[in-house]
Amino acid sequence: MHFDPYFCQMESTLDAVAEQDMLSFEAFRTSVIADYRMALMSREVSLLGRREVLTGKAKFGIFGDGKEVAQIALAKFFQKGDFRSGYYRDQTFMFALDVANVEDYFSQLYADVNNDPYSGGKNMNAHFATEFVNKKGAWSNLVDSYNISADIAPTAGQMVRGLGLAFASNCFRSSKHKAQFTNLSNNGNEVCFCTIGDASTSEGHFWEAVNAAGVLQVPLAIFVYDDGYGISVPTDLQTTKGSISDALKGFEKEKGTNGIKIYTVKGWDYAALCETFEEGIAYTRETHTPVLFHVKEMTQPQGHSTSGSHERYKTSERLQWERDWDCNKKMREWLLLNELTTEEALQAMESAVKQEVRLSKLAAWEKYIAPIKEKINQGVALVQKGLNEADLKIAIELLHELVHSREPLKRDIFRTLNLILEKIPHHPNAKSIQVFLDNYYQQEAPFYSKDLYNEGPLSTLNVSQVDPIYPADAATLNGYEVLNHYFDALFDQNPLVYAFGEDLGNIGDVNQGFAGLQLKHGADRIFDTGIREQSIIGQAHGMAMRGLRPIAEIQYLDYLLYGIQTLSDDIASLHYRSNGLQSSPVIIRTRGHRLEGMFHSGSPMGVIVNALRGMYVCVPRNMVQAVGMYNTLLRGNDPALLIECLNGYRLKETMPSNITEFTVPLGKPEILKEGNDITIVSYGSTLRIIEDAALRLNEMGIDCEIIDVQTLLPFDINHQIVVSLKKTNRIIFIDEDVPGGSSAYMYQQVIELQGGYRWLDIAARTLSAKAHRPAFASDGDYFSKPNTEEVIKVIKEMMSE
Ligand SMILES: Cc1ncc(C[n+]2csc(CCOP(=O)(O)OP(=O)(O)O)c2C)c(N)n1
Ligand SMILES: [Mg+2]
Repeated sequence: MHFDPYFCQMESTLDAVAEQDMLSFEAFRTSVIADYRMALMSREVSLLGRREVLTGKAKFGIFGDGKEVAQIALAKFFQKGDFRSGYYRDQTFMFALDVANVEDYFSQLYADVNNDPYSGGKNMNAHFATEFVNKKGAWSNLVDSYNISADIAPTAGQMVRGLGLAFASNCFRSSKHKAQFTNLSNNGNEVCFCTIGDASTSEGHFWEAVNAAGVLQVPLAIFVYDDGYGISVPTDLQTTKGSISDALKGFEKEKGTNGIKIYTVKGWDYAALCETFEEGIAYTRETHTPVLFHVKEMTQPQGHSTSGSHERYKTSERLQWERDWDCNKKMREWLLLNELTTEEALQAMESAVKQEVRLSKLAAWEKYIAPIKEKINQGVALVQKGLNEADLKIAIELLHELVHSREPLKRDIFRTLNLILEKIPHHPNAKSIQVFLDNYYQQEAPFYSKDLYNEGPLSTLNVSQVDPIYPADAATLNGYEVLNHYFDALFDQNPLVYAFGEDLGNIGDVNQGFAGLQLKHGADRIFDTGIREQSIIGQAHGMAMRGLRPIAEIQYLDYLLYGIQTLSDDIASLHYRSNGLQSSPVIIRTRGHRLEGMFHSGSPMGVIVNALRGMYVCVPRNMVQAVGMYNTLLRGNDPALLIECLNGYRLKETMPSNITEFTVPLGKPEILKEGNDITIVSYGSTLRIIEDAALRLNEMGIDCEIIDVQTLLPFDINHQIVVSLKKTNRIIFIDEDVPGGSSAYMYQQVIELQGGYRWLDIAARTLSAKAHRPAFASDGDYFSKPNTEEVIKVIKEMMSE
């Protein structure tokens, strides 16, 4: 419906109605009343939802009460093809789009693995998602659907993803190949709606994203829901001048400048909300530039969440103000003032809505609880079968709580039945009970663990190995030149690939991998960014979610830490938390391990492998291996980090002829040197030190086998390393991380997971860098990181044990 501002002034008396066509008035009236009904419905969901938590049917709840009217208004201007990157208050927005319904909402609240359509019972309530990729991993038709990127709980995390979702519209708009991707974009006309709470604007993510949106001029519509608090902390302790729109004044777009258009509007003023959003969204849709709506005077009728009570920190005056200015109450008053409905009609509607929500909630509960109760019945029958009177008495006592619980959990079944087996060890049916429990566990466990990575045909692990071809006249090039030729060919071949980062565009990155390529392939595909690692990563993430294949560069591995929150919380968890509905095949390219000094030589691989489960982590020893890994990653749907060796760009390598075709499979170590005495496991630039040490050890009669793991995630999928250990019976894990970092991770994988302990003649060891950051200059490096002499010394010690 086009919102007719004629009828929208809160103070309007509708005198002009007489001049209007009564049919259009009727349509308007019907639509407004439907909106109020939606607001009521959503409020009822919040009220009942909270009750479900407080009565023990759900674990935790966070709701969208106090924000209903604004969301109904903004949903009017969200079109098919648009994207949302929002947060946990958006239930009304989702109901208004019909992306969510009440029954599904409660299924998620109950963590119902079978019926929560957004996350399969994995994510907290009010964390929505729609399908971006189908079960085979192919991108769905995004232009004809409302696209809801899967929510995360970390405040403001959605901002940098939203930046990328919006930026992808720019990419499609300027793409010469857009005609091939009509399922992904309609000429780049899509807007990304990004919602955020007032307090969360204090996060760095917000400022990075707002600044980048202002520079990049992307179709991003930001809605700041200002309810005056971030849990208990009021706005004046959060935001300069106590107002985000005031604080943002310098970002405001003016004639002839870039920047952001900024609106303020009150969250209870239905008419003004519709009018403001209509104007602002039309502006962003037409100009493809960002807009921010500061939605003030919102409330939280039930406080922040089920975890606390707002009476503890809000004054009675504030609480009274919130009651008086409740958006639903104000909309109701407005309907009556404008004689759009009657008190009786409203009362009837209110009780109908209550009943409707209650029934949907009950339906969701029934769907959730019935299979659990069925399992309880089966378990009880098995337990009672064949027991003598004394044991039956014990069993009935132990079963009592489970059988009488109104909200039994699966874990209660496991606990109770296992207790019974412990207390009645001679149970005649013990075997069947155990089988029943094992089967039940096997049936349920996958719901909680599946989809960490793509599991279908586009799993990157399915990419088969294609060996590099080296013609007789193959050129020998510097490492950076290998990359440069590769990226050139890649950009010719794959129109979905983009590359960007600090100093990547104009000069072609600090090591010249992209030198000259911006000129050749265009600044729309290969470009510089500001120094903003978090939002570089978020930008790439949003692009990848829309089907593009971004290679985002973080200049040095040390600075990956700036983006680790987005990598870990958002990218690595996306496929898992959306239950396979969404994928982000982003490639984060960086270079590291060894350069110079404290903040250019770090190798925090333990942090990385532990924080990024859900991504793949590639650690190529040279640039040809790196190219093979890029090729592999670009054929799958999983996100990955690839770390090039900083000291490898000027080493000579032979150039394969099938540069865009050959692949290096993930999780497949390579034996660089065969040997019989000891297995050395490592990766990346450390291998060069090890190879040097091995030569010298060879002179001393010690024959080392050197294994390059190639990827840390996944790690040696086929357990090749233990095969080497069976031969040598001695093993050492070497890297440049801190003690107990990634070397300990490799140790655990081989010694525990692969059962390597069985083949050891002496204790397995790790050799790493020191606990401190690497000190400056070459001697700083020598004394901080593993060096050749140290490797020789440790291995000699191990050989003499
Ligand atoms: C990074 C991070 N820090 C802290 C929290 C805990 N937390 C959840 S919501 C919230 C307050 C957010 O307030 P605001 O942005 O105003 O949104 P509102 O809930 O008021 O709508 C906090 C501190 C979190 N989820 N993420
Ligand atoms: Mg708030």
